[in-house]
Amino acid sequence: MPAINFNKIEQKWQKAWESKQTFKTKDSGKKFYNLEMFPYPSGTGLHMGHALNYIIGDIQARIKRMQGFSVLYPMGYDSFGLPAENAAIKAKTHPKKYTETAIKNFVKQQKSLGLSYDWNKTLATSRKEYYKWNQYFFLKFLEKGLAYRKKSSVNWCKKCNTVLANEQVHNGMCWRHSDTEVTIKPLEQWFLKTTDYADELLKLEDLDWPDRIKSMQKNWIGKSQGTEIIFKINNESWKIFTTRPDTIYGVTFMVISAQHPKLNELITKEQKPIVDKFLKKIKTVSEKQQDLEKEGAFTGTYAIHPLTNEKIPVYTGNFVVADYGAGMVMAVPAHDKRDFEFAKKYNIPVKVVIQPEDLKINSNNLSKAYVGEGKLINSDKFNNQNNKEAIDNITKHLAKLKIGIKIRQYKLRDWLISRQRYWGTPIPIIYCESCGAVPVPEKDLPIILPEKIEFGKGNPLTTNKKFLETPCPKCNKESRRETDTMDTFFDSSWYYLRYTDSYNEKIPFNQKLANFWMPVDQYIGGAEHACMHLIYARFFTKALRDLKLLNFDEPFKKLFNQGMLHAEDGSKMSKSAGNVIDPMEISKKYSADALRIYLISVASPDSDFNWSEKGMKAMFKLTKKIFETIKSIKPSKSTKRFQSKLHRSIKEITTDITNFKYNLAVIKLRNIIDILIEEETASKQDLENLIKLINPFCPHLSEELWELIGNKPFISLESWPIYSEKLIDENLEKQEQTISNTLSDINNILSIMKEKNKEIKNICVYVMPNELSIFNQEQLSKKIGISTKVFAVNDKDKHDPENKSKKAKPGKPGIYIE
Ligand code: ANZ
Ligand code: ZN
Ligand code: ZN
Repeated sequence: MPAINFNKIEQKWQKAWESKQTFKTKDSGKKFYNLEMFPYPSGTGLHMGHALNYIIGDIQARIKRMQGFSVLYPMGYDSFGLPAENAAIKAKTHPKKYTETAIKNFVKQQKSLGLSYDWNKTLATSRKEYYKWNQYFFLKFLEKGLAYRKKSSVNWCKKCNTVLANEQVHNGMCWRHSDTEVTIKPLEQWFLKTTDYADELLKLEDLDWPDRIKSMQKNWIGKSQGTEIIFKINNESWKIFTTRPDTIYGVTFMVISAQHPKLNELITKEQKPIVDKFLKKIKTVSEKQQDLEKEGAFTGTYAIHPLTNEKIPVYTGNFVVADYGAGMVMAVPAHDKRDFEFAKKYNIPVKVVIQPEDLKINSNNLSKAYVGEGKLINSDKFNNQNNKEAIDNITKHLAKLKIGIKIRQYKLRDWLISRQRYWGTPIPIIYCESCGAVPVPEKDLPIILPEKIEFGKGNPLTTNKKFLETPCPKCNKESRRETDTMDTFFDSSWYYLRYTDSYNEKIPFNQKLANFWMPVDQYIGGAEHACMHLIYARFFTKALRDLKLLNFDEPFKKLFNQGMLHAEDGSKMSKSAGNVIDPMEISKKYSADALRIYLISVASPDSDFNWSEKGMKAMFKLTKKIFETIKSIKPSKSTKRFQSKLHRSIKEITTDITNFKYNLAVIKLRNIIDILIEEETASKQDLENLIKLINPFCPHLSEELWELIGNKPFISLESWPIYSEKLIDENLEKQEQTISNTLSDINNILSIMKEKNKEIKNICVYVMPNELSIFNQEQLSKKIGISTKVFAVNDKDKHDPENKSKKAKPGKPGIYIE
């Protein structure tokens, strides 16, 4: 048989799908919105992780389409952002040119994998047709009070040359530059009020998402019940937040954050040099870091304890964050680990106020903070209360005195969206000397990112006169444009809405269309987006709902996280390690269909796996076998056995695909092909159904086979087969199982004997009399490769020197080998 030219077949069908618009979206019917996280189009093209992501999604899109759903399956590009800007500077081209070239290449490569996107829907966030609506939403948020500008201490990465959102700081380091410490800079920046939605963002129960992702979001939002207490300092009221008001009598000092906006008011003249020295030394505060070495300095000022009126020294310290709680804490060294460390370092007294049941502790014998439960001591009228009860009682007492109130706090902070970089959406604000920060009128949108720019130091917009200088929309006075651009997570927070109406020039999306298609029924992507992207997108949906643009609460009903693909030796694929496998090379060499089926058959698609060239070759062989087997069959009649297996396969493969157990589906496909090879015959309808089962995995090959058996294209638009329970012959299947178990028993014994170098002449199998008919002596011999005799256990003339026939049970024959 001549070699099959898979590449030619693939190109043929890719062209046909494109020219016939096979996968064009229909905005009616029973909808299914299938979406993969859109990529950042890097100049190096698709990597294997992308390929895996899209193939997983494409299989879902294809089965849903064949099951009669109207499928929305779009693709787009997250094309703004630092990497493009840096890469372009390095390659001495313009980011726009760099990006558009990269997108073209991505599209070409994605098409070559046979992905069934509706290419009419494509968008790129760096195009003005898209980012215009970023600006529009920003103005809407501003109107609603959901966007605001504030001076605050922000995280700065000197390599990125821009500020970072809190979420982009990981253990004090930049998320892109794990070797670069983030530093603190006081800057005026734009924020979105994500915290307004903290409670709603915590409602995760109804989402069909992996539990792991839900709990990461929950921790990120970090809700805490506690008490806000007022301490008097210099006759002014200062708030603190505590989850442990029961320890209030144990307070021996206060600590104010080094970034607290009002820290200066507390520093006395005498202490200023010491505090300044400390402030210079600390650079980063991003998250509440437990393991940080505690450091600080005495401010020279004292607070008054609200219940005892004692004088309490106020320190500033590096372990208190400015934008959590009140940015100041009451420190209880006896019962808080951080406070204990700090107190020991600076020789501050420790006062025990909670006594455990079993051992007696006091300030002298305490070697570490006691954080457990117990009875209150040294706490005035609250003595002897259980500390859990005291939390409530002391809060009530403080509330009565109007110096305390029960409140909730969140770790989640407002989203810092300003970036001091060029390649992003310009923030539509104009600064006027008389009018202040003035929003650009909606009719003037989009504010276009200028193309003629000069890269040098920092953000080129700040030196671009044509962009900068503009009259004030209110008073017409010569003013200055905002030069900050938006965090690119802004772009990716609503792209799924734009797909429902990609080319609308008048509005970001038609509400009817968005409400028809949304929420996304199946979202597919990597677990690395558990917090940022997925929280921002949920926030956006809720904010747009409250702007009356949408009528639902959650953007992504179901989420699937694919596993990580590693190199052959289990290490990470990376350019520097030189172990990157290029999906384009592989698909050229082995065909796209073979790559598709390989990537999803190694393991369950949600678990990690290693690339294997051997496995890839095996899947290439399988695709050839599928093609050649089906091609060689002249449609006539199916055997009962094939029919039964086929219908079981339809039943099980349908469930496997729906549950993303693609690897199990492939095992079943392989099995049914083997049976077809043995049976050598099938009816046209059964063959058609078999080819349909193959279609989601190997779409090109199945289109070709569909045509070869005399059908009109496209199988991709045919309906998914429905199994008939009646045709599944349980008895037959049980018999098959018996035979295959017996075969594997025999093979096991044989391999043991081979190891011992024993020569084998004969094999005897003893079966129940009613099973005799299902064991075909000739076929068995052929399969084992050694002459095999089958006897009924009650056969008087059987050859059975070791009485093995006694061991036979129904479904489990006795075996004798000599
Ligand atoms: C007194 C106290 C005594 C505390 C004690 C704990 C144990 P979560 O659960 O994370 O909300 N805290 C408050 N604001 C802070 C800030 N801006 N930076 C760092 N720490 C801050 O933690 C709440 C506890 O963290 C609060 O309760 C406070 O210390 C500290 F035996 O107050 B606690
Ligand atoms: Zn950085
Ligand atoms: Zn003005």
